[in-house]
Amino acid sequence: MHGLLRTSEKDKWVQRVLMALLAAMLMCCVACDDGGYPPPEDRAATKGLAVLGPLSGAEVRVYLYTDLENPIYITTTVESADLDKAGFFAVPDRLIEDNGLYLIKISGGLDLDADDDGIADDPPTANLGTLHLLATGEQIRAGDYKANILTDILYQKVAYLVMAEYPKNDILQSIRQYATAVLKDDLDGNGIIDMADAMLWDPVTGQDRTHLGKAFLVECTGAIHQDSGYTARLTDIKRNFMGTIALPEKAKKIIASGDFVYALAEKGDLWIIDVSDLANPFIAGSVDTEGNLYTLAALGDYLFVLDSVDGLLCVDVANPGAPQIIWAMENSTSVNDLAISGDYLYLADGEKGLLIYDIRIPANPILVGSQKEPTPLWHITISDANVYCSIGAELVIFDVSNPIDPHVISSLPLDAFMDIYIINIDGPAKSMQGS
Ligand SMILES: [Ca+2]
Ligand SMILES: [Ca+2]
Repeated sequence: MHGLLRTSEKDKWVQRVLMALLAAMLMCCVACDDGGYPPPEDRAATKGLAVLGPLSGAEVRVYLYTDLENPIYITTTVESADLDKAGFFAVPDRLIEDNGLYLIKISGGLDLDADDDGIADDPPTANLGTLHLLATGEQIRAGDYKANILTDILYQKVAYLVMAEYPKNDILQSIRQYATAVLKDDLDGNGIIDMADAMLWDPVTGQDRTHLGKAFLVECTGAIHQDSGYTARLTDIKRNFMGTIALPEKAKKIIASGDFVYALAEKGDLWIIDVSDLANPFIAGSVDTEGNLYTLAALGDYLFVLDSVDGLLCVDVANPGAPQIIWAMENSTSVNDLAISGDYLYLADGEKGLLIYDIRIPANPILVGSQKEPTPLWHITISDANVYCSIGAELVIFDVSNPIDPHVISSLPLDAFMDIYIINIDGPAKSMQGS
């Protein structure tokens, strides 16, 4: 009797342990992603497709680009022999932030259409390598994207920046520069060619939309299948310039300020070029003066320019289509050069020496300091609290740490037969000469 009771208690205990184990296994099944699509625990997920050809049953690992050791999500692409079903995977939306940058690595599986003819191969090709996609959260969340041979090529071109932990924006800019060398078209029609367009590219139907030949892409795809590495084959893919613009005539000087580049023509015209969209710069306006412009400096929406007839002018270019001359300095045609630093404008005036203006109110510059000797000053530049001017074959260094009282620190004779000098500004006497 006593023994029976003990046996019955033991059975109950075993039963309880088994139930607990079963519950734990069920919990585990719910918590672990089974590779289904979308993941059963999170229907709010963004759809992607791993496609060399469609990769059936490949492992998908998602990483934040700053931590390539620890995936934030692991899943498997849909396993199927059907070209329209295989290769899909989903990443839960809650894991992806719009302004994040993510690396998706897709390894293994079977490529159902290795020759990209849209017809399932018999037999399929085992994929031994890894396909990559490096995209922003925003691009991933846009959904219906593909990790394909173009996203892999773009990733391979910038992988060194990712490894070296470059800032996200540098990586994205580099991707854009390569994207225009890879893709002919802006596939999503948003005005720029970047990874988002590569993510829409289809290896079967998109052949005429890439600059890379079919044979080349088949070679790269084969290298992934074999896990043999192919980056050496990508050396011909060079960064493309983001945008170019033809100017009406040759420019002798250009400066950049904010979203604009100002180009000074050989003949003295000035063009205001809007570069806010780097891929599509355009001439937004021009500045018309009495004479010819010969140099300029920018301060926010204001340009200080030197004109052969009117001398020193301040031009308000806040509205680049209609720039306004808001100030003209009297008797200033002897000013040879100018420089702006902080709140001050520095003039190399041939006859009057160094002049320093407070330009906090650009329409009303106020002369705060000057140094009459030596003259005539020709070129001027500024670094920290020092102004450097050339006077014929001589370099003069001014201390302008107190703009009210600029004074000469030293001067250095220059040999007219030398092309370039490397000057030690901490001790000009010790300078080297080179040519
Ligand atoms: Ca095929
Ligand atoms: Ca685009």
